[in-house]
Amino acid sequence: MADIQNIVILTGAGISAESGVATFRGPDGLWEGHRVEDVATPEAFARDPELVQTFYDQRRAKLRSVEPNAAHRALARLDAEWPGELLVVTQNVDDLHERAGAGRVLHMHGELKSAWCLACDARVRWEENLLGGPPCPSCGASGRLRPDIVWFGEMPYEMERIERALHKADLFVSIGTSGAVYPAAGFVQTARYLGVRTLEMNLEPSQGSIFFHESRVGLAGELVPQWVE
Ligand code: BV8
Repeated sequence: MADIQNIVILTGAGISAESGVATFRGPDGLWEGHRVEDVATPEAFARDPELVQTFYDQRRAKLRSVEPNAAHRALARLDAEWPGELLVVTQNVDDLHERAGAGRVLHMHGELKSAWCLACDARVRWEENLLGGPPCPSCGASGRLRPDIVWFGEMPYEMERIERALHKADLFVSIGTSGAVYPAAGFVQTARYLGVRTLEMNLEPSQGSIFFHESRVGLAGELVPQWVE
């Protein structure tokens, strides 16, 4: 990686799979028993808030029983040691990158451990259930907190910051994502257009595999530590 200064790393559910966190488009296509469209949209939340709140409360609670895996730890080591710019842009809403020690992490689809108050628009750190949970710590309103998760049809967080990082990057690495969801799935095309070197590591070739200079197929828990070393 001699001529590499600045790195952007995109991660998806596949990097957390070996920690026991369900991916979205697994063999049964269901996500913890739900169709994504039935729970990850503002319409779903308006139609059945209890179903959606419970879905996210269950996933938040599950975080207590999973640990970062070797892939998270390898990225955290790289983040700590890399002298140039490095940004982990994750589609994941779990906290495993941070718990492995990574510092430069951007959650473009939000976080399970954050809540969004629809009364005062504050984002607050959140550990317990939202359904029937405490009032907003910022404004005191009850029953007005939603998951701070970017649903389908909602704008992902910090897109300008991501675009700037891609424009400065010498290397774009995609780990554990199917390349099914935009705008994240389009980052590799932006990178290619900008002349950035691109590498994919995934259990199977992603939908955007053809856009990568190099595509390594296998378990993130094995491929990422090998790459970082
Ligand atoms: C937006 C939060 C606009 C929920 C998520 C038609 C064409 C193109 C785009 C669209 C279209 N129609 C609609 C759209 C836009 C839409 C979209 O892309 N839809 C898709 C389905 C076609 N996108 C949006 O709506 C986005 N917003 O466009 O806004 C806008 C503009 C202006 C103003 C307002 C709005 C918002 C998208 C975000 C949706 N939220 N998540 C939650 O998490 O609860 S998406 C959801 O999918 C997750 O975030 C997840 O991270 C993401 C991507 O999934 P992956 O992470 O890739 O997971 P997946 O299971 O799919 O794949 C895992 C991979 O890992 C697999 O390939 C597997 O082989 C591999 N793997 C498994 N195990 C391992 C492994 N690899 C390595 N090692 C292993 N051990």
